[in-house]
Amino acid sequence: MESIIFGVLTVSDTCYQDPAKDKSGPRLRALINESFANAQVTESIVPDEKDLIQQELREWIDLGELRVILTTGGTGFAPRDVTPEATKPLLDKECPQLALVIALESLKKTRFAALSRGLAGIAGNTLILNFPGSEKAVTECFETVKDLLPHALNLIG
Ligand code: MTE
Ligand code: CU1
Repeated sequence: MESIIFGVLTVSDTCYQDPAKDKSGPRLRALINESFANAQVTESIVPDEKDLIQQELREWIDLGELRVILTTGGTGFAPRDVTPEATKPLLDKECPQLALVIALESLKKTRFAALSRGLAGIAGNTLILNFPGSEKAVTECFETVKDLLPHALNLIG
């Protein structure tokens, strides 16, 4: 079976300074490996800087090998939360219903899901999903989308 390569990008000033504080990136890696026997995961951490987030995303998109990029963090309302703004210009297509399904399921867990602005979209052959930053949130969001991913990736081509 062909392996699906995932990118997990942790966006956080705190985790960039001290990678040991990154709980959500490793959690996503574990969830991916539990859910997809044929998955490979590549991980990176960037601070909450639009240019640096974009640089890493663009590098991964241009590789043409990653099928899914999950970002975690920087989706909220704080001044330095810019992950959606960094992601949006790179997208060829937005997938608002995928963002909606994440929001609807997240709202069943906490009304604070209303405070995430995460996007979903396609850049080249890569599906990009912005998840919130907490370990709890990435777990909930991943559980919501994992069954949709194989068909989504088939369609993207
Ligand atoms: N979504 C889910 N599924 N579970 C959560 O616990 N937390 C919310 C929201 N989305 C949460 C969630 C909270 S409290 C915030 S502030 C926003 O995501 C933004 O988080 P971020 O700034 O870390 O990206
Ligand atoms: Cu919050």
